[in-house]
This record gives sequence, C-alpha cells and structure tokens, in this order.
Amino acid sequence: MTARVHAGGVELREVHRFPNRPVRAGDTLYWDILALYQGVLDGLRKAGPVDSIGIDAWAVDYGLLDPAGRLLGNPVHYRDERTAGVMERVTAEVGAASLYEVSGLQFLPFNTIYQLLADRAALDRAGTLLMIPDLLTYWLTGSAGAETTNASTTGLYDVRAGDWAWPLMRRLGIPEGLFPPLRPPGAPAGLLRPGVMAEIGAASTAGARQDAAGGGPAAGVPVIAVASHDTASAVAAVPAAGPHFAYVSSGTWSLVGVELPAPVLTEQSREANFTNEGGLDGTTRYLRNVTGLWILQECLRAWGETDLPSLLAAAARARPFASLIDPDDPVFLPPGDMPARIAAYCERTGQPSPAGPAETARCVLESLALAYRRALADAVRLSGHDVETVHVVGGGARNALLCQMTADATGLPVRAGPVEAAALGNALVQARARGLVSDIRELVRRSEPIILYEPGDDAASWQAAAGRLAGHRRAAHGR
Ligand code: LFR
Repeated sequence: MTARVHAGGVELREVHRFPNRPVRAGDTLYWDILALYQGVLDGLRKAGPVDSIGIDAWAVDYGLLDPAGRLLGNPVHYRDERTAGVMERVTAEVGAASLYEVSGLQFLPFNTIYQLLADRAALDRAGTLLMIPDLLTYWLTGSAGAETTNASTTGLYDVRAGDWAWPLMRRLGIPEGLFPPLRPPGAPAGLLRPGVMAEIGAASTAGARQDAAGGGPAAGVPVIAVASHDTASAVAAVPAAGPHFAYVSSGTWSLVGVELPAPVLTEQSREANFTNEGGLDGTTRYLRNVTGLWILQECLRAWGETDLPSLLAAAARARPFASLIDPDDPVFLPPGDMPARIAAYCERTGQPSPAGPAETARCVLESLALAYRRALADAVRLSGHDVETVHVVGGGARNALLCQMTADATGLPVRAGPVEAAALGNALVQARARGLVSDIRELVRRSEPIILYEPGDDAASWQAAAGRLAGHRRAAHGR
C-alpha cells in the first residue's frame, strides 16, 4: 500500500497484493518468510518513489538469526502444534499470577514465550531474535531492533517497566542476549540498504526524492518503526472522536477491547484472560483475542467456496440462533476441516449440526457476535472504562451481516470502517514522525467513509442466545 497525505486527508492505494501461504513441511507448519519478503520487494518496486517505509505484521512469531546475522531457520507458524502443553508446564512451574503481573499478557498457547521454550535447542545457536516485522525491516535496512507494540505480545516484555522482562528470561533459561534494543513506534529503523535499493530499481526510488532539509538528493529511503503489530496499527487508526469507544479489529482474528492509559493487572483480569498489549504512544490495548473470521475462512477452504457475498446473503436468510459455538474453544485453533469440527461441537453440546454452508456461516457469525458481546462486557467491567460505541475496523468491517449482528448483540451503535485500518495506522505513524500529521484519528475520520449500524429491537433474543452459549461453554470447559 502507498499512502499520500495532503491537506484534505489521506489516500491509500493498493500497489501490490501477495498471498501469505503457510507451508507444512514434515511435521511443521512454517511461514514462507522469503516469499513474504519477496512480496515486500515487489511492492516497493511497483510503488516507485516514496518518502518513507513502515512494516507491520501479525504478532508473536519470530525468526532467529545466527551471530553473523543470517536467518537460522524458517519461522514456525503460531498454529503449529509444537507448543502443545508448554503453557501448562510453564504456568505450573512459574505460576500464572507471576507471569501476568509482569507481562499482563493473556494466556494463549502460542505466545512467543512458549514457542521459545518449545524451540530451546535452537536458542543456543542463535545470536538475535527478531519478530516478523522487525525481521523484514532488518532485511531492508540492516538495523536490528524490537518494536515495542509487537514486543509486548511475547510474554517477555515487562509492561510496567516498558522494558524486556530480564529476570523472567533468566528464570526460564531464555538467553537474554537474543533480544535487541527496543524502539517505539515512530522511531527511525534505518535507511534502505544499497543492495535493496538496487533490487527494487533503486535509482528511481532515491533519486526522485529531494532531501527535505538540504534540498539535495536523498541519501536513502528511511524505514520507520511504525506500530509494527498489525493490531496496534489498526487501533491507532480507529476513527473514534472521543475516549468512550470499544473496537473490534476484525480479520482472521477479532481483537475486541478498549484503549486505556495504563494496564489492568488484576487477578480478575487474568482470570478473564484479558491482555494488555502495547499501543501507540504508551497506550494499552486492553482486549481479548476472539478466534475471528478464521473459522469462516477455513470453512470456505474446506468447501472450495469463493463466493463470500452469496454465502453471506444466504446466511442472512437462514434460521437465527439454530446452533451456537464458542469460537474460542481450542478445537477451532489449528487449520483443518472446520465444518466437521463445528458439527462435532454442536453434537457434543446437544445442538443440531448446521445443515449446509449457509446455516454454518450463520452459526459462525452469530457466535462471533456473541463472543464480541461477552468480551466487551468483560472489558468494561474489568477496566471501568465507559463505552458508547463500537468501532469495527479491518476486513470484517465489510461484512454487513456481522456488523449488524454486532450492534444487535452488544446493544451499541457500531461504526464500521476503515477496512484498511492497519495500513492507515502504519502510514500515518510515519507521516506523524515526519511532522505531516498531528492527530491520526482526526485525519482518518476526515478521509474514510464510516457506516453506522444501529442495534435492532431484538435484545431479548440475543440475551437468551448469550445465556445458551454460556451454558455450552461451562459444560465444555467450566468457564
Ligand atoms: C492479528 C494478530 C493478533 C495476534 C495474532 C497472532 O493479525 O496480530 O493481534 O494475536 O494475529 O499473531
């Protein structure tokens, strides 16, 4: 994506889109990191001259470099099974309370901390650990750093000190030397390396720019450490006009929560499995990871179906509340035959299995809306933060059926858009670092269409459905 910031607002342009296809080789599920890096280079080549670059990506995953700075192995996907049982072992050993009071991070089996313990043998051979966006940034610039919003998802970041959690690393035998210096969003992350400039048709990129200070030719294109966790970038671009909002950053995951000035590290917060991830400007993204549209994406993959609009239209006509699932049930985490897992969940909980794709999609979307309702109620209860509206950003903002269900389920007005919130947050942190923007949210409000969904008048049915789902959840997991 390129972004152009001007007096009237910001304009995004998609210059290149490339797939992110994980690869199972042997027993391991990997990211194809070199294909992703190639996609970045192709995008930069197509973009032509730019004033700065920022990389954001998903959280928790990493690459290890050897002491000479070469990638040691292909990064492993967080949905890989290597972490099975590790979180349970660590929490038994260290105590859930001691982990949470340091990192404030929700307990997810794939947090970096557990992946590293599953990958212990490799750690002795490694010189540096870089999170995915930091790794791509390193290949572009040669500068190794750890951007703080993403570092905060590792479980090895001390959320109060704003530093790596050194004592916890020592306690777990994770080598401290692996972790590069932290850098906040907006900090410089180096200039494009000459080799990269050549790779992307450099002369045009650097030569066309004029150095702002001197008016001479630019020395190189700066890369800026944006809020490199995609969710942090997306939340930075939520077009909220005041503090009393919740957000659903809706894509493969649905990240549901509020923005706070400080973390909430109470026992109740830990028990509700809420996370305190780092946001822009020292804010806390207080949220729960709800297993999001992933479930529907995997259904589409299983059905070999690509026509989402028709499926959603059919789902809108299907019978309401026929069957409900807990999207956060661990059975829905790994890739696989999702329709069969949904059917099995329904059977196990004494509900009819959805008859076909439309019924399955309806079940997934209603269940997601109910999970959002629960996460929002928990966020408000645990933080004491008032919420008057829900902003849905990311790809899910396009899903009118889900947005309406979210309004109905939460009883709050939903404001949907922008779809490309992460790209906007990324670009506008760069623009702000360059002094072109002061209020990111105000600029997004001025530039992007937002669709309003008012809650309908069927609050009682949603209330009843929430009660039913709570029963299934308790029966399945005692929670
Ligand atoms: C969303 C996201 C979530 C994170 C998950 C795994 O893309 O970054 O915030 O929990 O992916 O990294």
